[in-house]
Amino acid sequence: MKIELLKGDITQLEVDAIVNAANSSLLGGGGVDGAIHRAGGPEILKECQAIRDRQGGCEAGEAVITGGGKLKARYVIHTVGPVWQGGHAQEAEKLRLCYLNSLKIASEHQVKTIAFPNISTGIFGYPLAEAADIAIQTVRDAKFPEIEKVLFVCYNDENYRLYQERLDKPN
Ligand code: AR6
Repeated sequence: MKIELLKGDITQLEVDAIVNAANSSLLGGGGVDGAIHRAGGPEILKECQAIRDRQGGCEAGEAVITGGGKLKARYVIHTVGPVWQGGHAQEAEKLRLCYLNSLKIASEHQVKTIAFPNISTGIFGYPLAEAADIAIQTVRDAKFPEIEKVLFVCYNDENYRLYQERLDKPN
């Protein structure tokens, strides 16, 4: 999978799927979650509600998929990052699973291009450098031949710099 880095607003991208940093209720919130629901319109929330009715929400590390509503992206993959609790509550493994399960559900839906925000690094308080290490390593190690391109979309300068440093280095 080819990896690219972008700075900006994930809701504006023309990719097959964008990933949402949701919460376990799947009913929306602030940060990138709020931005995606605002830009994508009520259809996405309706689909999230149907998933909730079926399976009762989503745990940290899991991912579910909906349509993209009014977005240019065909799909939104909603994953729930871990809340940072100091590092001893399996946060790293849960964050790794967010990336992996998002890629898995994407490949099951013939997604060729997928964009990730910096999951858990806003309201959920994950340390930025550690989160960048996990995101990049997980994507570099993953093998989904159907997926052609993974974009990391950073919203702030600090995350962009951290990703740039890491992606400039080979594995
Ligand atoms: N495009 C790309 N990245 C963005 C955008 C955007 N439009 N807006 C914010 N970010 P956060 P979390 C970045 O807080 O930490 C919600 O209430 C932001 O700078 O959105 O996983 C959910 O419902 C940060 O780097 O998600 C949950 O309750 C990154 O996205 C909770 O927040 C993630 O920040 C999830 O917290």
